[in-house]
Amino acid sequence: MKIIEQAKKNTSRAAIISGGVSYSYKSLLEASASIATQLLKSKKDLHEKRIGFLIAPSFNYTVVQWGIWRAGGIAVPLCASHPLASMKYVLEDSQAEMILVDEEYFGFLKPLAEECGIPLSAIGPVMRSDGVALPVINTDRRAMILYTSGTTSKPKGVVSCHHHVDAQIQTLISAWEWDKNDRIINVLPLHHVHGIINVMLCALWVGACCEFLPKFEPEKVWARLVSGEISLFMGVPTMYYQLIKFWEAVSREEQKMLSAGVSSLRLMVSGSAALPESVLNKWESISGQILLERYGMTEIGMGLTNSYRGERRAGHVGNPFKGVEIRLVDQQLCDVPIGEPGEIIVKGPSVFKEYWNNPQATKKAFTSDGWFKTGDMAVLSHGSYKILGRTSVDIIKSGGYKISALEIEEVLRNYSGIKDCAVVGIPDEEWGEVVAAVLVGEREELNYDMLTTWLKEKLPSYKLPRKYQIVEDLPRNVLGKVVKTSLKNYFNTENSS
Ligand code: MLC
Ligand code: AMP
Repeated sequence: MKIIEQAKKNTSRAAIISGGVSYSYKSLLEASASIATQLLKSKKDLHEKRIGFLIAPSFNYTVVQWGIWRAGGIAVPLCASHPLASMKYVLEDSQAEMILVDEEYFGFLKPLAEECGIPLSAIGPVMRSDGVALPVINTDRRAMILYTSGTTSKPKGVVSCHHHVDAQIQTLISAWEWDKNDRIINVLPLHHVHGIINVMLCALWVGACCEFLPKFEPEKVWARLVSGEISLFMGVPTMYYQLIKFWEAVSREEQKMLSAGVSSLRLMVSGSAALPESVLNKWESISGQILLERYGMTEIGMGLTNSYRGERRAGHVGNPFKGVEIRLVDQQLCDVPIGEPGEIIVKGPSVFKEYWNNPQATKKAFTSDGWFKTGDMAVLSHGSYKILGRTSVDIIKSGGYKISALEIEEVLRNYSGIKDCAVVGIPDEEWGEVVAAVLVGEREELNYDMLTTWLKEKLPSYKLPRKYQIVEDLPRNVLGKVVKTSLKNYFNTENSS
């Protein structure tokens, strides 16, 4: 495995800082070998068994991910802020055969593990392995499954092999000139590519240091950004928005100190959702940093990037990463003329293998000659790509998280008092979009607080509707299909809840 070979070149360097402790590449290699040995027991190879794991962003997260890989398993990360129902879906859909957790989550996950009949183990203090031989892992073996929402009501498991992960990492390192002297803080969730690949694995590939903060908190992030120790930062636009709000709320003296401190970072990247020009401009005026915006997707890794050394054009996402082929096509999959909008389709070594256990969805996602259809619309203007939106109104992006309107509708329809519903994304300065639901039902029977409490057991908090409207009927076209575009207007009024 290439990431392991890379780590072996840097054994004495600091790999990870978490909980105030610095861990070397040597400890990372030893601890992950120990986890691999524990997973293997007497077996020689896990042969792509799916291993679910719920580990907070920390040294142990990387240790477990690498341990699963070194034992020949497929890593399936779970997210602690998800309700049990969401974790159950991931464990069942991926057919996980074992779950590894931090000790603190053992009691929490035990009833679910028992219900699903999956063995659960807590990782204790990680021991050194006694030189047990680990299997050789070819790069065409499956490495991880990340769950992503799409145009179906249930999230799909995106399967990447080791060579996809390696390709995703290497192209980012080359484009953004990662170096072993870099140090980055990771405040992104570790069940999506942005946090896993762009931040954690890129750092560990080059021998740099990845410092985990338990969660994104503007005050703590600012403190690290101005420490003089950090060279890189990557986040979603909402994070920059919240960092700006924090800066605006402090005294003039403190603002000067923050601005001076952050100006020395060598690169700050924004992605996972459209970066509003207002945020880009405000951030530049605060920090002197021109955010580098790039475009990516769980299925393809990163596709397009503004230039590290050249121009970074506002509202644009630049050009393809090395090795990535991009085309813009019409509905017949013919290339559109330059300057015309088209759907982005992608080919290249970083594009995923398949949706887990879902050959139909995989087939539908690719053209007959192997181009992945992203569902994102773009235009090439002045030599740089500009993202225009999505082909489906059923996909919402909030805080960088991708959300399926259909998934939320399916859950809402099970609530007593809701006869029908439709969910849309409403533009929002801070979150990009927020989830809004139009409900058909009796106003007196629907209590939003009770509904929210009920929903929280079924959906992660970022998928909860933030705005509601109650109507007598949903607007439908002649074919009986709900006209979602017109629903967005329902929320222009002051009377939405
Ligand atoms: C949290 N809240 C949200 C929300 N997230 N509301 C709307 N949309 C969201 N996405 C609400 C909570 O319910 C809560 O409300 C309040 O905000 C604070 O919650 P929190 O959990 O403390 O929020 P916070 O930690 O501040 O979360 C904000 C965030 C988070 C920006 C840190 O959204 C985040 O980590 N986003 C990154 C997602 C990501 O990694 N995407 C990459 C996907 S990969 P209340 O009412 O309860 O107080 C990809 C490919 C690519 O897209 O190109 O990278
Ligand atoms: P996900 O499925 O969570 O990986 O989200 C991928 C989606 O995020 C893409 O299909 C785009 O819709 C969106 N996205 C990522 N980066 C950008 C960007 N810079 N601008 C606009 N949309 C983006």
